[in-house]
Amino acid sequence: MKAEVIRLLRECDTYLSGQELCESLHVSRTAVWKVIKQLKEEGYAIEAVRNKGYYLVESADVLTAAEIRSCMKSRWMGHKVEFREETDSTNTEARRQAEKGALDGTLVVAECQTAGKGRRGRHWTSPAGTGIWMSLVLKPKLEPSCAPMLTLLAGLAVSVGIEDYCGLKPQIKWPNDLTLEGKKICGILTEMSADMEMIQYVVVGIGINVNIEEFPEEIARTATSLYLETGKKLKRSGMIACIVKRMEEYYEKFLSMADLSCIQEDYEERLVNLNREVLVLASKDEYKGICRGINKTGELLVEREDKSISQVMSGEVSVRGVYGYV
Ligand code: BT5
Repeated sequence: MKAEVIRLLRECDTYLSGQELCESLHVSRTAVWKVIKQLKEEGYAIEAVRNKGYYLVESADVLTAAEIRSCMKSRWMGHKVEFREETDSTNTEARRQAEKGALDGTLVVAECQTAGKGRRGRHWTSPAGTGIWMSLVLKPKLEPSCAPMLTLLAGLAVSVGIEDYCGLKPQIKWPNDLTLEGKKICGILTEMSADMEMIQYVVVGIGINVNIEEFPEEIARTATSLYLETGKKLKRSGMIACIVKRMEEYYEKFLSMADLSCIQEDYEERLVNLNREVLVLASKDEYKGICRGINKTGELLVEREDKSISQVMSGEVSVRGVYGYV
């Protein structure tokens, strides 16, 4: 009900009377009054005027389950929201939820992560109040080998979702980063539980530096935030909703094909390395080449000096720009 009150107030550009709210939601005046009181305590600026009703002056960058739900535009994905003020890692929390039978499309969001993680045990900096730290539980009926494609799918969904929301167009650094001006604004971590034939669930974790003003020294040169690039603070709930909507769209297409052919072109259009020299750092091998895009299963196509094309699988390698991070 809280999410509905927020949604109704947001959609109304004038005062909304208590009576109208009661009728729309089939609840008592007292129930409405209690919710309005709670919302004010959470940081919403709501004006209450006798004989007129309630008016949402502006909603601060509040992040709660109700706020996120009130913004959701997807048909099914992200309808179940698990919000935590603080958790170790939303990926770990999503796995715990999945083990307990969470619904397909469950969204876990945290205001702060105490043990945010990147790939191969690396640390992900996740300060409170300024980023989007979220994970989706997905249950595709596909073979385990399909799971890495979801990282690419999510990369495109985040890039396009951010563009839908605020007009910025982050580029994708294959396989799991998003960049602005050559610096990282987002990282994606996909984890899976599967048996030999079938995925049981996949957790797609997305970390976005939204309103972060300063980074720790060790990543200050390679990391940036949407705020640092634009000078504007953005509301995270609306951005989450735009990303989930795109994720749902691409995911449904992906399920029908079981590959990335439906997004390949859009992906390549945003690929920061396209037609640029890259350095492939595999465990036993290291070579330079020109990035020529991706194939329909999400491998990176790298043209070598002898003009042969290597198909680089994510997971085995790091790909860098020859002169630095991209
Ligand atoms: C990633 O790993 O980029 C995946 C990050 C996924 C984070 C999300 S947040 C929600 C969910 N819950 C989690 O616990 N994780 C996911 P990787 O490619 O391994 O990059 C990690 C490296 O990025 C680190 O070693 C740092 O150098 C750098 N880094 C750490 N925090 C960063 C930040 N906030 N912004 C930019 N770079 C960062």
